[in-house]
Amino acid sequence: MTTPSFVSLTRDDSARWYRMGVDNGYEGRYPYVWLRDNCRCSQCYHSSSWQRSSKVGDLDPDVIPSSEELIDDGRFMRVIWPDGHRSEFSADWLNRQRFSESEKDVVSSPELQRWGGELNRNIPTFAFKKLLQDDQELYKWLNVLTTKGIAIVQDAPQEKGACQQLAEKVAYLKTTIYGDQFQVSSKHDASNLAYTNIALGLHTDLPYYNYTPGIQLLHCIVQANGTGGENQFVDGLNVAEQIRREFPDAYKLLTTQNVNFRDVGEDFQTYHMQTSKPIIEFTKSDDFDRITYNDTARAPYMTLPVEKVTEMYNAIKIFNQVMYRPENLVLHRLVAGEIATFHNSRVLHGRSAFTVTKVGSRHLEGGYIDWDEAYSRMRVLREKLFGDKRL
Ligand code: OGA
Ligand code: NM2
Ligand code: ZN
Ligand code: ZN
Repeated sequence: MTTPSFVSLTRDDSARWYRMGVDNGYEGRYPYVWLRDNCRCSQCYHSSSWQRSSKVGDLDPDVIPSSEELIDDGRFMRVIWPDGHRSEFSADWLNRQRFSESEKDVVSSPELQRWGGELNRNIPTFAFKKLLQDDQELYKWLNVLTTKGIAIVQDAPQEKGACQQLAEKVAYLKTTIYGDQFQVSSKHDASNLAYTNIALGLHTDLPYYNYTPGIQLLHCIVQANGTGGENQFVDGLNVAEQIRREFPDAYKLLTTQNVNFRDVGEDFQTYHMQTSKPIIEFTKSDDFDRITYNDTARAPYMTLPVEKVTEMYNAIKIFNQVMYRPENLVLHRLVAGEIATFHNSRVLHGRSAFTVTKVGSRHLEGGYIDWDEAYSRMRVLREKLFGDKRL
């Protein structure tokens, strides 16, 4: 691929923009003020930090350039401003800054793939060692977590520390009130229902956080030597779409009425966490945002008119009925060395009660990574693997 060059450059001072044609067929309009704001000279732009050092306070939104010329065989244009300041822009760079049609970020706004029971025995798998060694594989895994929201990592060492090793290929573990790596096993005076052998209904972790952890890693070090301890997974996006279609009234409540979540106690810290949000959230432009649900941490107090309580319970009940539809459920009993990895605000997970013949024989280690850093790693990997350019 050759670097793009300009084939035409005309000015329109009444609209205050240049119309520029590039030899790849693209024609775009570039407002004068935007060009001045994005001058790449060393006075206006600090190259080692990739950050703007000029300020809008010094910018004239109505600025009109004195003159312009194409240089370097049309690969660059130079603009001369009324105060004598000069800016140079490459056709290549301008070609990548397209107004209005600037596409969604390929990493954080992917085409989401909904799923249900067909993922039984079909959850995408990755090999632990390969993820640590092979960037292409690491990218694929993060991409699956972004689009499908679930993957099983296999053949990790059957000892503590695997979640941290994996997380550090991406970024680092998120520390929470339960620590950075937490041990899921049946404990005396458990600080959380997860630390017993009782069944856990389908849930998202840490619903009482406003900044809910993005990706969850659950590493099976020892599976129950008795019965149970099997995990369930459900695609919350799939559940939300079914409710939207079939129960519009419940959907309305579930997407608008805040539910209170809280967690009190003592673990890594002494804590009293509380927040409230709707169970189902889509953005203003109707993109999937997040699901928050966890019976164990639903607060007793409800911030809603008392007349609405029964209606709200009915909506939450519908959410549960749809979530537990057999065709939506994926079951998987982790074997030692497997790490369940999933989008914590999309994929709900649960586990069946378990028995062990000796105390503590089931042991999972868990940890979280946040999406901001995972997306960042994906962009960096794309630059390395696919030659994506920084803007
Ligand atoms: C948890 C959890 C699942 C399991 O600890 O939050 O969901 O299989 N554990 O124990
Ligand atoms: N643990 C495993 O959100 C929850 O309280 C679920 C979280 C204790 C970190 C369990
Ligand atoms: Zn400049
Ligand atoms: Zn959990």
